Amino acid sequence: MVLKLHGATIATCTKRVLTVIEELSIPYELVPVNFFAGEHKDPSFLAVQPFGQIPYIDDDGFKLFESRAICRYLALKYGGVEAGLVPAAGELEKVALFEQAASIETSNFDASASKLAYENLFKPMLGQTTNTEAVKALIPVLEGKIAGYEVMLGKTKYLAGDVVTIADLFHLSYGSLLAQQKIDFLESEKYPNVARWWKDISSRPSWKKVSSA
Ligand SMILES: N[C@@H](CCC(=O)N[C@@H](CS)C(=O)NCC(=O)O)C(=O)O
Repeated sequence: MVLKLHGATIATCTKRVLTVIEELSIPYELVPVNFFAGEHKDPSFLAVQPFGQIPYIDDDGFKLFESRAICRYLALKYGGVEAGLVPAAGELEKVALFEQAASIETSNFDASASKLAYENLFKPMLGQTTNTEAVKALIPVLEGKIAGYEVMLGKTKYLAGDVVTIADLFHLSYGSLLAQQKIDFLESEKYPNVARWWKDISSRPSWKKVSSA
């Protein structure tokens, strides 16, 4: 049975998974979840994803949620090791550096980038009011983290070494929303290594396809 992705193509975490699917040309079927109608809170959805969040996958009966866990699973199962997108389990130091990079994305990037997107983009879309004080506080936090990225990316081409991994690609969904908010840390001359890295990963054909869908 073909891999089923339950999600919405407009949603950031679904896009994260779709990027890996495109990178590895994995055959799949999208099972659309109508986010605006609240289908992700239906009992049948909650029976699989008890937090009521998209996406989840059903890979021939194996069900998994959490976009980054799904990306790791898909990469390990469908040729990501051979493509260099994830290290093989036995390569201890490479795995450790990959996990470091993945953790940086979650704790140092997503933590503020996703909140900024929520305040500046998603709340207005839902008819809610942006908390401008929260935005004001989040921007310097994010910039401080980007300064850390600049140091890391001055040493290696990508976050886990000189080969792109899915830990780099994890940044694409929320990173691409920063420009829409006129927050330019990923493209600024002030952070040349970050700008070089961002240009590289955001121009990959996988992301071009996912972001233009
Ligand atoms: N950590 C989860 C987050 C998933 C998530 O927050 N998805 C959003 C859409 S992008 C959602 O379903 N939000 C609804 C909610 O949290 O109630 C993942 O990476 O899959």
